[in-house]
Amino acid sequence: MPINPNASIEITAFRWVPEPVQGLVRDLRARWALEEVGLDYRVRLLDQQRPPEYLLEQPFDQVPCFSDGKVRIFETGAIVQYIGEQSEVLLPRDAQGRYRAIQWSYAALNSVEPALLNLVLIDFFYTGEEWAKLRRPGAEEFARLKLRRVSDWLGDKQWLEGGRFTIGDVMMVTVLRFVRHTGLVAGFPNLDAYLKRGEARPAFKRALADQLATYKQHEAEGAAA
Ligand SMILES: N[C@@H](CCC(=O)N[C@@H](CS)C(=O)NCC(=O)O)C(=O)O
Repeated sequence: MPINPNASIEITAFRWVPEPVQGLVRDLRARWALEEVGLDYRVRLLDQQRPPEYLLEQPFDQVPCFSDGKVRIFETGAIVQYIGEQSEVLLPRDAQGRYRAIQWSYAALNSVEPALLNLVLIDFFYTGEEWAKLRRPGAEEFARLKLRRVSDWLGDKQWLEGGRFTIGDVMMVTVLRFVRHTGLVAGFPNLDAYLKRGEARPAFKRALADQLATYKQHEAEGAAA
């Protein structure tokens, strides 16, 4: 159980978020990677209204931030890579394997996430707006194209680079989860199976359970805010 209040690794996370985004907040990526490599961590919880000085840690006022007494960083791509570098579990030692994993982390963040987030914005934040209704079919088609590319690459492989689970899979699986409110991923059976394989990993389950437990614990405060 890597959550440990005395751990030297600290990540930031929200105390509570509304139900539609519970399980999607990106500190999940850091938690999952930490669980995979077996490193203890503690969580510094933040309210929706962050203290102004948080901007000195995260210039975009977002979660998560990571610190371990040696480095203090933000951006999940950097955080998960750093965690990956602590052992061989998530990041192969050989240059080719290592950079293949890193490339998939960038691809998840750069080539897939923006297309899927477009849909999330339209569906959750601009619901009912006329422009959003007009934009949605095109946004969905673009998201589907990105998913098709990943699905084609994946083929019948277990993970993006074959039999070895890497930081690239941590990032890609958490990105695919963003459109869980649609049937898009299910439209690609191999991608759907890949997503479910990722979510079935014990480390993922622990990370998700811990994130959700925090929201549950602070539900009354969140609902009242
Ligand atoms: N590119 C950043 C994105 C971080 C991000 O968007 N965090 C969200 C939660 S998932 C957040 O803190 N949102 C609050 C806000 O933007 O005000 C990363 O991957 O770390």
